[in-house]
Amino acid sequence: MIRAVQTTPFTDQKPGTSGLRKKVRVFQQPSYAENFIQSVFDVIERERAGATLVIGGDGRFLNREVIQIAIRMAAAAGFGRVVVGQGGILSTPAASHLIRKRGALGGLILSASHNPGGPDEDFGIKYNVSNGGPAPESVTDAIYARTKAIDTWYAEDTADIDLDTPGAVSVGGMTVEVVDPVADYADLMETLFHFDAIRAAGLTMAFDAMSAVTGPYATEILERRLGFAPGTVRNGTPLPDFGGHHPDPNLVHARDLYETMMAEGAPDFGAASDGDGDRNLIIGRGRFVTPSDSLAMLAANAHLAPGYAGGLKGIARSMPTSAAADRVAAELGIPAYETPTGWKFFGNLLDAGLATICGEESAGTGSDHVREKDGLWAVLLWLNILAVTGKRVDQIARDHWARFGRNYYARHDYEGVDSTAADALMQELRGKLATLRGKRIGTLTIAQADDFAYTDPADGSTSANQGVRIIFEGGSRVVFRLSGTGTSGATLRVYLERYEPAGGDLDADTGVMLADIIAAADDIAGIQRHTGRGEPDVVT
Ligand code: VG1
Ligand code: CO
Repeated sequence: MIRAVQTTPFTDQKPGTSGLRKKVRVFQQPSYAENFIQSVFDVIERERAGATLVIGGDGRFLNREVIQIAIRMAAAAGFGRVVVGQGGILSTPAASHLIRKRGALGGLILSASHNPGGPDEDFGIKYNVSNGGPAPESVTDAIYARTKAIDTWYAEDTADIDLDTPGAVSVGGMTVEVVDPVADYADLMETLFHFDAIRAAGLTMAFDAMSAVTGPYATEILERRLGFAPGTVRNGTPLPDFGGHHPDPNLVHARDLYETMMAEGAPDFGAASDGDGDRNLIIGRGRFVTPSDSLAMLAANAHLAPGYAGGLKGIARSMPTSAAADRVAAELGIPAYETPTGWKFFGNLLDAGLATICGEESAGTGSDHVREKDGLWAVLLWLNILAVTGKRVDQIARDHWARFGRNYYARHDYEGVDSTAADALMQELRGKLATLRGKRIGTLTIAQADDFAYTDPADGSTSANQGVRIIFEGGSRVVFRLSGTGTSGATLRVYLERYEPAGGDLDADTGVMLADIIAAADDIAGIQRHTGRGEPDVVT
């Protein structure tokens, strides 16, 4: 029996960079999750009858409860089948793969990614479409519009289903299939990479799953299928609160891994992934690789993996990501694309066959094998490259810089800033863009200043106000934008980049190389004046 429940709209259900993210307490309000899920289902009303829907999440607090709600609502909405990961678990890339493999209409991915979990922390719901990628802005805009008008949500009136036993059950005539969350994904990885070569290379490794969703995937692929020693995967059990940590694979939150990799007797290769398994941190013995550099190095060497032996069609990066990948694209004679922040903008390029590899400075890299960024994919491509070349990470990095030059890069995050102050900073910056060209700050001269706008080459859709770019003569840059994934206050992101050509100073300290750009950033935007902060909270 279907229950119709009267409801009133919440005004704050606008999806951000990657779905709707709020505090758990917000999601726990009566009808909050239901309103959003019903709004998604209402937007796809014409296609949903009899269709397949994939549901899974990163295992964080509230994951199971919201999955049960979504299943009851999917049954009432007339879906034919729900495919759900056992235990409610699906990494974001595995969910993307499952949507594609099953020909599903879409999927609900329950995650707040790298944000912390637990009763006082964060939760999120994201809708992905039939190509396996995050819903494009046209769809998220429609969902948001629906959340503002919704008055009823519908659910099949049944008890919770058993999420822990694989198999199929019926809920109000809809089939719910509980599947192994890892197997299909691990099989896909075997088709892309030289597992035999990796196995034979005798590499040693440390992988930090950060008590998040990647644990079971990494244990199966690295330890069982590739034969890395037991214990290679650390923090491999997904916990609802990620052990009290931020499952954010950067040098702040994955400090233990960093220290392991910089110590005497470090393994050959170190890596970590985030809450939902779509990000990657790469650290070789004694060598941290920035995500922007990792994208460029992976693209330059991808032909060494069977999945990419035929070459790349193009490389795409988000605007704040360093231009290192553009130099690789130029050398390979393939196009380079610059998109707004967030994986949803890569989907069209991948679908249209314009790009093969995509990446973001925020530790996201991926390819056309799915329509999400993919943490373990990046790890496996690195392992494949190390195994085939016999080189280690430090050597790969040095060789790359000697050939292409080096884009010194850092991101400074100012977290929990007062929203009004952050908005004022951006508004003031936007207001003076027209006057900045030609201005000298210390040794730097501003060559171009604009607010990044994007026109999708596949469907012509446009997205404006995607971040302020200040480009200096010689190619150095600073970019300012506000985060679209936070759940309290505002986070100001300042992206800093300096290009050093081949033959220049390629092994210097990043902070030293960026010092004048950091000073110029404060001069231009008045960071301290607006936020009261003299230092960033997180440097990545
Ligand atoms: C951040 C990153 C962005 C990434 C997004 C989702 O967004 O900067 O590159 O795509 O998180 O990543 P923002 O708007 O806070 O800067 V994840 O791993 O949440 O799915
Ligand atoms: Co993520």
